Amino acid sequence: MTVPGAGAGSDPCSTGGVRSKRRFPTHIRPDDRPEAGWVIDPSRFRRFDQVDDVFNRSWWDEEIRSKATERFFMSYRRPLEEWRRARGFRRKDYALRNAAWHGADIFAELKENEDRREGFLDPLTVLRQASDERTETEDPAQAATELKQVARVLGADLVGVTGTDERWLYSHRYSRMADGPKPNPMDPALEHVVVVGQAMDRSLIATAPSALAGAATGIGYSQDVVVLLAISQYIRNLGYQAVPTLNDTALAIPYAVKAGLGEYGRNGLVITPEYGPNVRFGKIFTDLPLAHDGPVRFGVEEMCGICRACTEACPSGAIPAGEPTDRRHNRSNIAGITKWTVDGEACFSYWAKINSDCSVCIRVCPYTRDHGSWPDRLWMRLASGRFRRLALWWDRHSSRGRRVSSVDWWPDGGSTVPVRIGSSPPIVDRSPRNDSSSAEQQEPTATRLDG
Ligand code: B12
Ligand code: SF4
Ligand code: SF4
Repeated sequence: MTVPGAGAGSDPCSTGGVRSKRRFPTHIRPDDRPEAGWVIDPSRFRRFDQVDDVFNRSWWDEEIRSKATERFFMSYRRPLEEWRRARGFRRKDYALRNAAWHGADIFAELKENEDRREGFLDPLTVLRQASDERTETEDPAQAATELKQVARVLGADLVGVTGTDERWLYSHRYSRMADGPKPNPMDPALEHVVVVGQAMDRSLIATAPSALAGAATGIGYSQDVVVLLAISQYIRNLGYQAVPTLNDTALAIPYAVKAGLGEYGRNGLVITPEYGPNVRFGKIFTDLPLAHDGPVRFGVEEMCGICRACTEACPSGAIPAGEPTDRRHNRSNIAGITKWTVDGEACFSYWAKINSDCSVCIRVCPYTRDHGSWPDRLWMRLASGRFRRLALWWDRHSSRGRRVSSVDWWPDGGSTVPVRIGSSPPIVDRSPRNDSSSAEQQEPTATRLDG
């Protein structure tokens, strides 16, 4: 693929408008290492087949599929049958979580009778007509700057641009109708990828693991869909092609890293300077000529070398404690890359057990903080330089990252007394930091009340 404009290794802030917040005094520098430091063995590398991701395996693979996984998926449709008395898993928590997913669900189900699950197994369809007339763009750097401003005004929190790299496209999509692989076509003219990040609500994530925290995931996806469609429509109105994709079509993480949105962490997530790992990604494939951003470093790799907060807190033991390796836990990991790799089977089996997704590895990560406040900016400054041990010590001795009871999230502890809309719930840290296995321990006698 051609790499016009700035090229790999350039400062993503140089094209302007990339970052949605003002620049923090963090040492963000270009990552000039080949492949941003990843070791990819061409003799062993194989593109990942989406059929093998653990969600799809829970449809076709008896090793993964169980009553618990079926109940997990069903709870997104019929929350009133699955709620429990445990804090964070009550009727209101599920009611909010599923309401948050509603926007993304509508698009996912829109064309299910055509064997399309848009946003998850297939790209989103831009429903409005596009312009037949192409607006000529002579300067890819200018086009990228404009697109980033457009993306921000349409609701994107982070935007970066990189080149289409077929290694990160799924070798196949999963067809639910065929219960097997189907082609994953990509027009080679779509040489550029716009990667969009949406910050998730920290006050919800602070309650993880809980169904309530799952609302942050749902809000992220539902907002992502709207923002991706709007940016794509803008590109199409200029007479270019745009294919908006959420979880479908390609792996988000390598693209987000290549587009300079953050660094890859031990928890298997992209850690951004603005929101830490508390962010969701979508990507738009386009032929609009755009200058590319390049990968950045701000000390995450070094921090992950001395911090194991995610490994220690993960309730399923899915996050590695050692150095990056090319070991696959099972067929749900891509082959031939030396990296920190999470055991997706273990992670998902925990979700099935608690009947919601989990975000403990986001909550406990020291980069998940309010990057707008001065103490947090100071923390980032320390963490990105040679004082990172001090930053880690500070984080461990603060209440940040501790689990907040869902009861404290709801106004008046979730009573039915009407409350004024617009007041944000306080974050109160009461429980110990490494309490992630306590989802069911809070009320061991919790039972389903119906169903
Ligand atoms: C399937 C999936 C899962 C599954 C299963 C993964 C599996 N192995 O099957 C499970 C249940 C584990 C899962 C859990 C979570 N997920 Co998830 N997941 C995905 C999804 C839809 C597909 C990824 C995939 O196909 N993985 C299968 C193979 C490739 O996995 P792998 O070899 O272990 O590789 C992983 C990483 O190493 C990395 N990766 C892949 N290739 C390469 C190459 C290089 C060079 C590098 C450095 C990294 C890298 O990406 C993979 C992510 O699973 C992506 C969206 C997308 N299209 O990318 C979201 C995604 C990765 N998930 C996301 C999130 C946030 C989560 C959760 C926090 C849950 C939540 N609350 O949302 C947890 C965190 C678990 C963890 N610590 O990793 C975000 C990550 C955002 C970020 N900041 O980076 C994504 C991008 C979704 C999104 N729209 O934003 N997820
Ligand atoms: S989502 Fe939860 S179970 Fe999965 S890796 Fe993160 S902490 Fe572990
Ligand atoms: S919790 Fe610590 S080790 Fe895990 S990703 Fe965050 S900084 Fe790295």
